[in-house]
Amino acid sequence: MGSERITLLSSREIDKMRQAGHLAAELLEYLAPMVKPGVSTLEINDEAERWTQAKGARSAPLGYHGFPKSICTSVNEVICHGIPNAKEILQDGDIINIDVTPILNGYHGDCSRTFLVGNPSPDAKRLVEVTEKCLHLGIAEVKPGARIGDIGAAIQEYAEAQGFSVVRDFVGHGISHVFHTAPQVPHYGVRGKGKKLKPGMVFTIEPMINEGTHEAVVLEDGWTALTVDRKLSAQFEHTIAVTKDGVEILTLKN
Ligand code: EYF
Ligand code: CO
Repeated sequence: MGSERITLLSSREIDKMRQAGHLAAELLEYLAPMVKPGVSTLEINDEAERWTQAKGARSAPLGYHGFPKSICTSVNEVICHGIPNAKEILQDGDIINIDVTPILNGYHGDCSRTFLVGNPSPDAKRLVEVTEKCLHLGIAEVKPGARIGDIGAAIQEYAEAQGFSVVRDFVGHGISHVFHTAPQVPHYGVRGKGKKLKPGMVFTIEPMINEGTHEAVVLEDGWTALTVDRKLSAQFEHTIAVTKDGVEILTLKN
């Protein structure tokens, strides 16, 4: 994907991305009260699908490369692409990332948050706080003339200074009427390296930060990625647009 051309979106297209982004943020807000001990990840999925359809949108993950559900639910040591399941019941002390991507009027809004279930350990809470800050440090690097490597460097410097590691195997991505396109946006890197940012670029920043090693393994189901050492992983994601003055987060609530 490194050599692919990066499409610049028009202001009309960015407006459609903003509408899809608002919907994605509202969906996460709608699901938040469900995140309690005793609920299954399938119940969260089914409510997400019902709500998305009621808004006249559809769920991008469902059927994407054959993915079987409407959202990803990644609990504790699962890094990303966890599959909602009736037998997976949330327990007090868990952390869960919920990753949603509604398609509205043909455009995608992609965002995720890691939620606390009940009262997780102080170490788990710190991982979640550091990961959210990593996302915002990455976003703060975005402006015309900056480089893709500046984003990853800011995230990696902070995560590693806090004693955590940055997942390498999964990266942010360009997004528009297509779910995944150029550029790839690593959450690690070197300042001044990589493609130069221009107004009209739209992509996700979605750092996955681990308590232990950065290494991931994919389960036999072919989807679920988890930490090799089975220590915790957290993730936050926004879809952003490069503007002439800096950056706009598209996946915010109205
Ligand atoms: C081909 C999938 C495909 N991939 C990415 C498909 O960007 C995402 N979230 O921010 C994202 C979400 C989903 C996704 C949901 C399903 N897929 C998963 C795992 C492997 C794979 O290989
Ligand atoms: Co994404």
